[in-house]
Amino acid sequence: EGVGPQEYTIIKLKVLEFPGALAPLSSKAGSVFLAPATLRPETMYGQTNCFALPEGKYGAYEMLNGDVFIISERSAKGFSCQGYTEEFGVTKKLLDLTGMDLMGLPLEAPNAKYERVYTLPLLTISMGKGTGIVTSVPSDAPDDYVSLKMLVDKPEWAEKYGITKEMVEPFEVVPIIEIPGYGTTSAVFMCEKLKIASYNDKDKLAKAKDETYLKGFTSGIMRYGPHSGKKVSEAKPIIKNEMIEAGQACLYFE
Ligand code: A2H
Repeated sequence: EGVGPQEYTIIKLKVLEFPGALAPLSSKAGSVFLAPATLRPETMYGQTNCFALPEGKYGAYEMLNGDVFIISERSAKGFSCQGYTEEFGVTKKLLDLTGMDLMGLPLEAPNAKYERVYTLPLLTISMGKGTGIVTSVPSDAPDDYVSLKMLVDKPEWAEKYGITKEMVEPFEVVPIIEIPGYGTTSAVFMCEKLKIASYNDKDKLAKAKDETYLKGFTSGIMRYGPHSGKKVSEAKPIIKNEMIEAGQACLYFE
């Protein structure tokens, strides 16, 4: 990582239902989004779910254009300093939420193969980075792969968060990028190669993440979607801009 600020692409995952604590937002249906920050906008074809921290504190914040983003308070402040609100540094909070309120929430994720994905628990989310929401691409992100696999393998643990089999089992890894020597699901390849069993294998996960991230960018080739055949390095800015122009994403710096 260099010195200047980090650019994240914020992906707008549309909230499809408003149960429990979310009920007050139902009047804004269609404009309410879980808003994860990603470094890999070209991987959104491979989304299988979204992650939130069950213990995390989130809020629903209204932006100038009418979009309501469910994000951490810290990132809401950041958005308000980047032209997303009427007044610099001033957020418009509609509702306080916890990660627990978001568990099992159905979402429509842009570019995803699956029509509807679910919000699942991830205990390693840092509330001090991005928006505190992470979109999950298990084909290309080792963290996402082991975390989703753990929910499939330990249904009794998943149940503590209200997560049912139907929210995890149908969501198979989608091969979207080929990396020579790593196949078309590089995160699965690396997790198997390094024998990563849980998201507590921090050192091995960091190694898997560094390697797939670098290789994906330098030698990955898109194998899914309208940019299939292009290099990842070439497709990335194109896909990012397409999503921004379609109103499916926006930029955030920190
Ligand atoms: B990336 P950096 Cl396919 N806590 O998106 C933990 N992880 C977070 C986070 C948070 N608060 N906010 C974002 N992230 C994740 C896609 C992806 C990502 C792929 C491959 C690698 C990868 C799908 N998940 O990241 O420390 C998000 O996961 C590898 C580093 O700010 C985001 O991009 O540089 C990345 O970590 C941001 O990490």
